[in-house]
Amino acid sequence: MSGKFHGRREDHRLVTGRGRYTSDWSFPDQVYAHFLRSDRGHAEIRGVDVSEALATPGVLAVLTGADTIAAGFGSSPSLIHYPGKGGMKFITVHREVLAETRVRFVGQEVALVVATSQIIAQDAAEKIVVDYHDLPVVVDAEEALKPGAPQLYDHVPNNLVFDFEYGSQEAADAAFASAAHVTKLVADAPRIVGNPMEPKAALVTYDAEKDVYDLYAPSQGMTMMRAGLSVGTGIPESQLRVHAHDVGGGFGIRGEAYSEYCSLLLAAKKVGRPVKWVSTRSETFVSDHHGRAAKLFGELALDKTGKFLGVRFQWIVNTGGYLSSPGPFTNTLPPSMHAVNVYTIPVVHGLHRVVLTNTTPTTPYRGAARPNVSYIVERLVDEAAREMGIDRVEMRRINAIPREAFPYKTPTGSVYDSGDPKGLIDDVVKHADWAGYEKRRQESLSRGKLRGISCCAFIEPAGGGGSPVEEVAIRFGDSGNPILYTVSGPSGQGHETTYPEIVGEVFGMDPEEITLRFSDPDGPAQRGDGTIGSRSLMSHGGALFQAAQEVVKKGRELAAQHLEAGVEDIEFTEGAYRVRGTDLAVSLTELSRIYSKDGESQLDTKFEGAQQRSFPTGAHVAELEIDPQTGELELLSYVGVDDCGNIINHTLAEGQVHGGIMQGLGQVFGEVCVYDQSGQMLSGSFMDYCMPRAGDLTKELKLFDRPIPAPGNPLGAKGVGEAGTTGSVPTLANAVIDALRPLGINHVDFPLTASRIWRAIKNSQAA
Ligand code: MCN
Repeated sequence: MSGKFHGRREDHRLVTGRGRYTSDWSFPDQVYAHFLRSDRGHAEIRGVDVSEALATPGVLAVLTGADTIAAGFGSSPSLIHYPGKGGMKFITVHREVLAETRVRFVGQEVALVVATSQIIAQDAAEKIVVDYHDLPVVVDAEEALKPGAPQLYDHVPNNLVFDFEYGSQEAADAAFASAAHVTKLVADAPRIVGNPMEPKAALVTYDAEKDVYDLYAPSQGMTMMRAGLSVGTGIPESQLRVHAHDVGGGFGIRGEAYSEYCSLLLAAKKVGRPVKWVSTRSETFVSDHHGRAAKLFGELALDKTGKFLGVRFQWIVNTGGYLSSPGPFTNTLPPSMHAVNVYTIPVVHGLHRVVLTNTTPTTPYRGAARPNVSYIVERLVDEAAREMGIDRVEMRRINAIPREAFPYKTPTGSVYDSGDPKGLIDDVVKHADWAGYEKRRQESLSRGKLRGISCCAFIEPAGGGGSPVEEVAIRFGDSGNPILYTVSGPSGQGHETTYPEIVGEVFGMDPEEITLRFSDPDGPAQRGDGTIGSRSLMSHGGALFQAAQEVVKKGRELAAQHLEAGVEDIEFTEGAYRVRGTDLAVSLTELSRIYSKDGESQLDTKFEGAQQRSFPTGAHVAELEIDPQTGELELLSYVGVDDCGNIINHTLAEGQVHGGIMQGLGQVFGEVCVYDQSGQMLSGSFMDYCMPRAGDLTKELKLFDRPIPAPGNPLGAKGVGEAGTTGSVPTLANAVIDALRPLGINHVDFPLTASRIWRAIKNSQAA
């Protein structure tokens, strides 16, 4: 991606230790919390004896499920308000904020100890005696659906909370019946842990006089957190103030009002002192909601020339022991919106089953379910090309939606706003020197190495959200320097840099003079959604752009008054209002100061932006080498051509794609949550859970942009925060399979570790 260098202005503050993450907050007189968590996958609770814990010197309170029930606490809200197959209604399940009657996954919160030190709280928690009666456990979603499987809830037959259907079964069956060729594939998208750098943490203060709670927690947006907390606790939103300053990574799993936060509100009220809690990495592994966790079945029907006729999917989604608010939603409706990926597939039929198991709940994790869509479709395309003996790039080209067909209505009714998939494919193969690949493969072979290459394309819905409006505001105060207010703040995306750049451009002002305040409970922006779905730049950035234009318009009237000229004679250039044909001028900041009183300027503007959606697309090529003796692989090159519409900050957009690719690389090559049959997580630490490391990417990523402005928002921008993940998951997977093909290996499930690859090679040699 080209463009002049703009670093993130917040980086200096963050890398010099001046960030303010949740654990950096402290209040006088604060006390500390520790959670006792279930060590069982599935058990009835027959009693909880807290007497010894409570008698421990320094312990101020021990809360159990009885306390949260007495406080009237309920469950978090669901986002599914549409019917499933045959009109099936989504079945909700209740989660006790602290478990009172039953636990359904290892790590579920059972009791909360509050003490004068963290160590005392932890020691006391170990003295709590829980009388568990173990119940049969099921951790695998396919097993959970089978007759006779352990049932997690009496009112959820076969553990199936939702059976979502989209497209037309009849039309798909007809397309498959007429097909010259059908390719079938089953692929696993294993469960992974989000693992932000900052573990879950909270600090709660309670003002008894006003009956108001202040929660400091890493969050992807105070509104989502506040709404969830309110539904979970029954406390009105007006009495909940959520603060998020620096957030050490969100990745989709920091949007929700976790049970811990609800219990901590109660604890702060009970002890009448600020309560602080910082979780450990071990708690992150078992209690942060997980990502992916779906088994994907796909079928692609083709005519004899390789044109796609129809596609059928079945997903079995492992949603865990309880339902996160967005998890079941993101695994059903949104994937149907881009199920045909970038191709002119006329018919589609899908069934996505959302299934409860004795595991940690799942939720959107960078890309949400989109990497599953791109993975299953792009694996099918590569397999179909191999089976039919058609060139895989050519197969993509002949099926790609042509640029002139946009806006493109897919068979499920969604409308792709703009794009040029074929152009992206053509560009990426050129940049990756696809034509010279065979020579490079021969050279690898001469060294005894297997070389693989792949080219994948993707499209994904970005944006959307629950709030009908995005509130933003620009205030000037007495100083005249603009302060921007938004709900959506950064958890690594760089909004502190980008939002001021957008407004600075309109104001003709150095962005360094503009400050961002996000998720400020005292600020004027209180409605809108947070940093989810790669939406912030379009939605909040777009609204700020419009707000800034509004300010300039307002200022024109005031400038005319101040400069004693007609409005029609006032022009606004380079940050100042000027009377045409004279040297009379007043800068925007000066004007705001002149018309400011008691900290309020007449230029202050609040603006309600609209929800925005766009469909970013991309085509990526990966090339890698495998040592057949060991299964070790080396990524030799990765080239991406992305269309994320108009780019506001090239460095940050490229950084987002880069980070997203690394996150996909983690999923493809190493990350996986392993449970044993009793529901214990076997990969619950960095000793056993393989995070991607810098050394996994020794070659420079080559990233290019090929923008087609999004027609639907004022900036012409599309989302970019998740594109790298949606693109890299299929691209890396297909490159590995391509390298292994000469050995007759056509599929290996994630994670594609050296040992799995080595085993696949050995098995193929034995066959
Ligand atoms: N941008 C741009 N031009 C565009 C689009 C975006 O310059 N056309 C730049 C902007 O600098 C913007 C950033 O890219 O600040 C991301 O913008 P956008 O695509 O609107 O995504 P969001 O800001 O809404 O971020 C959410 C997205 C999601 S959903 C996850 S998950 C994710 C991600 O961003 N989690 C992240 N990127 C992450 N990056 C970091 N470092 N940490 C996370 O937790």
